[in-house]
Amino acid sequence: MRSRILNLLRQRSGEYLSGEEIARQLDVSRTAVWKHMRELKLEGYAIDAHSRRGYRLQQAPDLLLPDEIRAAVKTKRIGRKIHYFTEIDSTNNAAKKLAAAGAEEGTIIVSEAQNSGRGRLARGWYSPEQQGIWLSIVLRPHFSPADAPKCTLLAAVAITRAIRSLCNIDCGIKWPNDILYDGKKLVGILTEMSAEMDAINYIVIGMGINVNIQEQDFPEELKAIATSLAMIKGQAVSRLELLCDILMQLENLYAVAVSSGFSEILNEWRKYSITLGQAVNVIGIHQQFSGTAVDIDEDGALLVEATDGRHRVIAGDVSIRPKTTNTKENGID
Ligand code: BT5
Repeated sequence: MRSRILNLLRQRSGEYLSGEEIARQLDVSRTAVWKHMRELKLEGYAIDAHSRRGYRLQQAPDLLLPDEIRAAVKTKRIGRKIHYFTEIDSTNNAAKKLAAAGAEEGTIIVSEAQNSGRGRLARGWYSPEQQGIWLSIVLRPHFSPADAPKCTLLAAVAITRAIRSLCNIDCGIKWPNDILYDGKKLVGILTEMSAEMDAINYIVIGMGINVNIQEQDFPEELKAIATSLAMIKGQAVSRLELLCDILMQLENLYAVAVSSGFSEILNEWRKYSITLGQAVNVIGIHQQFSGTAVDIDEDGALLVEATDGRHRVIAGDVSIRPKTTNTKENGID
């Protein structure tokens, strides 16, 4: 009912609509309309109520509410089923539980804040209330489990496209899962999977996007290595618009991956990459070496040219080595 009331008010684009008309169109009593209006106001909607003219929507709250996402998103599948939280431990945890219980492809989990946001290898992800996009997406692709890591690259391309076009910010992708601007981390992506030997049950793509965090709000340990869209632009950025654009870009790229494979997406990834051509330190669990990142292969693995030959890096951290001895290390892991 709430969504239908909001839709009616939105259709009037800021003009008044009488309580009587709303009640008639939705076939409910005027008292019911009044009660819903009161609830919407409590949620943060600025609704102007005039005794004779009726109701007028002035402003929606700065929240990623399902009603707002549904009204703005243009996708067919991704983001049509929405689970919304004001606070949660981790949207990836919730996504995995929902996926295991049968949540359909395209289901998204969004939270205003996370109190145990996760990075890779049990690292934490700082996710303050209403200042970022903390989002997880459930996918159920029919491709092989070996292709799953490329979903991280796909998500990085989708987010980069959206940030570049909507915010006009020249960000780049650091292999495999970071989006940086000026050496500082703007976005982190965490892809998790449940699979059998030859089939994927589900993939969860989690993304943390620092949208309106201010420098002073970052914890001390992140101040030198993290940034946000608002810090770069010097003004707040609409989380809702960005979220909807990311979902659209993701849906388009995912359709390409499913129908004709990843090669076009990997080419676009190469275009946005800030790792290729750089001197890198590869710090893995079993190995550590230096070289130059020359390309990614068709599986999305990083190819590193070292003195002892070419290495194929699948997992592990890559930090960008200083180019000169007096340049500060700008690796972030
Ligand atoms: C990542 O891990 O970059 C993946 C982060 C994914 C977060 C999303 S939010 C929605 C979904 N639900 C979750 O629980 N997670 C996903 P990694 O490459 O391991 O980087 C983690 C490191 O980034 C930390 O150790 C910090 O140094 C740094 N970091 C933590 N919070 C940050 C932030 N908000 N901005 C920039 N850097 C941050």
